Amino acid sequence: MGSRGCGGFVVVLSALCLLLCCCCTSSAIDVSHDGRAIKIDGQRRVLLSGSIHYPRSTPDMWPDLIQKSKEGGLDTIETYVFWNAHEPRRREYDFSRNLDLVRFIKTIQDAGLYVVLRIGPYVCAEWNYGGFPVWLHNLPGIKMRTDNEVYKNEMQVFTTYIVDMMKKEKLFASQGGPIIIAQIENEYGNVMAPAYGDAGKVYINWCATMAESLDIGVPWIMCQQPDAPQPMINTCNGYYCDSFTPNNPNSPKMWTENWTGWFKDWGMADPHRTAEDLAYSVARFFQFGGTFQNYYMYHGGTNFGRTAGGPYITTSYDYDAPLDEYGHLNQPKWGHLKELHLLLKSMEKVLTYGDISTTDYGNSITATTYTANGTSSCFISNANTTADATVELQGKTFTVPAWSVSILPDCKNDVYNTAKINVQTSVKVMKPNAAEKQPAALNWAWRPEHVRDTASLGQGPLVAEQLLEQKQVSNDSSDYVWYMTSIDLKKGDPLWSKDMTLRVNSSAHILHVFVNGKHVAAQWATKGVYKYVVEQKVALKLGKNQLSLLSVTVGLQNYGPFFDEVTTGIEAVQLISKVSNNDDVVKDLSTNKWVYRVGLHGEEKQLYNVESKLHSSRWQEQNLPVNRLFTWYKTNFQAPLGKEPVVVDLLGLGKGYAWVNGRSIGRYWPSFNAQEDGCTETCDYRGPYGSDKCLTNCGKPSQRWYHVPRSFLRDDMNTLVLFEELGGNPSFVNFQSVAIGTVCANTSEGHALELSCHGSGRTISAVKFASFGEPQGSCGSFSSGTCEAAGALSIVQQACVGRERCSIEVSEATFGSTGCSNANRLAVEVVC
Ligand SMILES: *[C@@H]1O[C@H](CO)[C@@H](O)[C@H](O)[C@H]1NC(C)=O
Ligand SMILES: *[C@@H]1O[C@H](CO)[C@@H](O)[C@H](O)[C@H]1NC(C)=O
Ligand SMILES: *[C@@H]1O[C@H](CO)[C@@H](O)[C@H](O)[C@H]1NC(C)=O
Ligand SMILES: *[C@@H]1O[C@H](CO)[C@@H](O)[C@H](O)[C@H]1NC(C)=O
Ligand SMILES: *[C@@H]1O[C@H](CO)[C@@H](O)[C@H](O)[C@H]1NC(C)=O
Ligand SMILES: CC(=O)N[C@H]1CO[C@H](CO)[C@@H](O)[C@@H]1O
Repeated sequence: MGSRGCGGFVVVLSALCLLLCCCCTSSAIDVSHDGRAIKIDGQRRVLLSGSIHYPRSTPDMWPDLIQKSKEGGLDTIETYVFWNAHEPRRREYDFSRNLDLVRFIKTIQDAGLYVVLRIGPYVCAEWNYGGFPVWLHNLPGIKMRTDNEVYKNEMQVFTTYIVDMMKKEKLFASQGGPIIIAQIENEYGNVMAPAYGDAGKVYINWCATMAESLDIGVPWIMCQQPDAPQPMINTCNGYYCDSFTPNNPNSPKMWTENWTGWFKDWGMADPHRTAEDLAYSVARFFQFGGTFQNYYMYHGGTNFGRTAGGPYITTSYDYDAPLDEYGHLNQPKWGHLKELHLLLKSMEKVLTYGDISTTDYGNSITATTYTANGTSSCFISNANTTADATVELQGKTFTVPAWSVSILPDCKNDVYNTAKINVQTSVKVMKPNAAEKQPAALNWAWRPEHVRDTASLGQGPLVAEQLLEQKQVSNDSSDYVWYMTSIDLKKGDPLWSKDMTLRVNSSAHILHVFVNGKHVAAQWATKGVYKYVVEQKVALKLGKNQLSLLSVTVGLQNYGPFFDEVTTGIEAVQLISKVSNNDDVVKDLSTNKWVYRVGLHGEEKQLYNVESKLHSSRWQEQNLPVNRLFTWYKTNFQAPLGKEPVVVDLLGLGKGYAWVNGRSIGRYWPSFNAQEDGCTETCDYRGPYGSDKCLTNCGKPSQRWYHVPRSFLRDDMNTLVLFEELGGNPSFVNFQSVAIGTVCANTSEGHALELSCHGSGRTISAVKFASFGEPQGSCGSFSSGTCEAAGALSIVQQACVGRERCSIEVSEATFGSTGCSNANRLAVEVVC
């Protein structure tokens, strides 16, 4: 913090400045722990943390995301460190743009929050190859995540590199920086036994010793590692962690990943975890002695470029997190949790120092009292999935709905119940591009991907008399690898017939088959089954035939025991000829001479980057093809006006990649629809959550809109380039901004309701509905009940219209008497 004050001394007093900085910045923060909590400067703390992965947004977005996290009541940001992004080639490092880890951490520091740095360097995270660089896989003699010298050496080199970088910038708390905790390895305990055996145990001990030797001055954690060696703290990941106990009495109960929702695959509907259930899980965790809790994710963001893991993780990594993919508040989740956070923080001392006593009422109902210095705070939880409970506590009676927790900071007043939402719900709308001069339709240019050298001629730089695994050939420098061979058929060859079938054993996520330059088949794996056999009738001719197979990956495996060894590519190729009715002649081509080429021509020529010298001019504007495979499309567009986040609607396209001004916004696959079944109109928050509960968007494209960060856009003209692999129609492509449209709330008497357009720069323009009494219906279709106070609409109009945010005390004092017999509620719907 103090270092900022030193700017004025520049040059002349720079030596003095350095000296001063040393004294003023290094107000080291002491981070320790006991069995109860993480202690900062000797004080036990309740820590509320949220995951934000810096490469999944842009440096422009970071301050706002972090500010919204802070406003949401967090005091810590957790991130992984992404090895394959930082070291794409061995010993060549990249910390530019959204990989600027130091800048990210300093942005968090500037906001006054702490950091949990999960170095891994294996991270899982639905990130390509779990964060491992593919060159690592290709090092001779390597075995990953086990007691292997080659691997351990690389892991140590990278971990040390990151630790040294943090130390140099004085970012550890022990140096006065914000990093209070670091993590080594990641969820290894989930996969260790039996797969890795004794070597796994040796490895995890080595990880602990290696991490300790780096002397960072703050605690290390190992998540999901029940046998974590001391002084590593083992921590819990999951939807619920209230019954978790660490493996050492000196380790506090810490929850490093609480899944706020779930990620999405191509072909999957949108998962949602309700605010009620998420708040329930957090409240229960603190009720039962937890003191550190992290949301995975607080902001999920976007898998730009080829960073999506897999196979088949979508480009959007929204996660139904409290901050949505674009950085808007996901309401009511964000606000409902904020109220919980403020309450837990207000109880920090008693939660971390108080005596705990628990009463079991049966029927899954439990009350916990924390007492210190003669004052108490209470939790009453009802884990019954169907029956509401009436509980007597310290002489008062409380009603606790099924699957909820009530918090009574003084054990007398029920001020928060996880199932009762009093904050606003925001409905997002996509607004058409209102930029001036925007033509009704975009003008497209196109050119084919050049496949003659590969599909027709079979040319490539690498030759082998065998089928090679794709990662070995490509180092994952592209999703695309060509496998090419030729077949010479002479008259009289026993194989020669009019009825020939090509059989390919494939572990390509997508496989394209070309015979003599002609595309004859495309097939892709179904989710979860990445090995399959393609049988395709082929018409071969006498003489030389060219067989070219294009193997495509859609995100490399990121999870599971030995996930790194899962193969991709072409595994076996045979030609089967029906010579007579019963006799098949089979020729195995697997040991033919195979020629390899990595990547597309257009990738090499950087067709996506109009400013590149390599960018060719051979684009045509006539005869725009539709549903043509392997086609590049290009258009210019004006950015939507304003500051709101921008998306591009790619409905109509097949599958491929999109770039804006030369920067990749990720893979697209809008033709891949989500499953038809399993979605629900309404979602019951009660009962344990799972990723297949509360799905929406069935039967529609699993991802139609793609985030274009504002910082990728220029004020004047911008270029969108698409590489279309499966065939599609770009005519419907359009840009939109994502805005908060309707805001609703349904708040019970005794609460202050805050309505806000969430920094969209717009104000509340109209009040569509307001009723204080016993309103009915839901957002978008509210109606008045049989009793209500008169004039609620005009009171809300006066308080809110023309304002960015407004606050209303929900009471009869504000609205007048209702004459209702039940507790009054205020329902409002406003437009931003
Ligand atoms: C893959 O990476 C390794 C290590 O950087 C390098 O030695 C090798 O040549 C690369 N292979 C290919 C095919 O690029
Ligand atoms: C109890 O009171 C003492 C003395 O006022 C204070 O130092 C301590 O922080 C209090 N503890 C709690 C848990 O409030
Ligand atoms: C939930 O409550 C119902 C009704 O009281 C009871 O029958 C059931 O056993 C309870 N379930 C649990 C898990 O406590
Ligand atoms: C190809 O896959 C089939 C079906 O799984 C299997 O029976 C066959 O052995 C495989 N062929 C080769 C050459 O690997
Ligand atoms: C308002 O919320 C309460 C509790 O969350 C619910 O029971 C009620 O049905 C809601 N009413 C309206 C009009 O949305
Ligand atoms: C055990 C388990 O399923 N862990 C997952 C927790 O969630 C994170 C993020 O979604 C995944 O990376 C882990 O694999």
